[in-house]
Amino acid sequence: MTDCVFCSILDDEIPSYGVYEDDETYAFLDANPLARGHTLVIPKTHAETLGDLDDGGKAVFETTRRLAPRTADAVDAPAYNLGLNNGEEAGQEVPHAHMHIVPRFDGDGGGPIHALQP
Ligand code: D5M
Repeated sequence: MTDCVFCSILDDEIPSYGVYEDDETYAFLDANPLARGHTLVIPKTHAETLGDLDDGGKAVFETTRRLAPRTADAVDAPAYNLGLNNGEEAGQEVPHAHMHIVPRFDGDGGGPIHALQP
């Protein structure tokens, strides 16, 4: 087993709740959600940060662009945040690049993504 938790998910060694997949990316529900429907989009190639990816994150951004509004619709959220912690000093905990899609709801307190608590 790899020591990267997201590579283990891609290898089906750790379970995940997948919501989207194509040749380059996979999207699944966050195990520690900030909101209902909180989804992560990852590249299928292991890379710690966007700068380590051959395409600079283009595939992750393209999947996010298409998936984010559908994710919000799926949970009846009127809005959503996108977040990407790129590097340890930026708060990245899992060292495999990933985009957060966080649906936002009326009455969830409003404000920026970093004000939300799991
Ligand atoms: O966010 C890392 C995110 O990864 C955090 O929101 C929890 C999530 N996570 C960690 N392990 C799992 C598994 N096994 N399934 C689903 N989600 C997971 P960061 O931006 O690195 O701080």
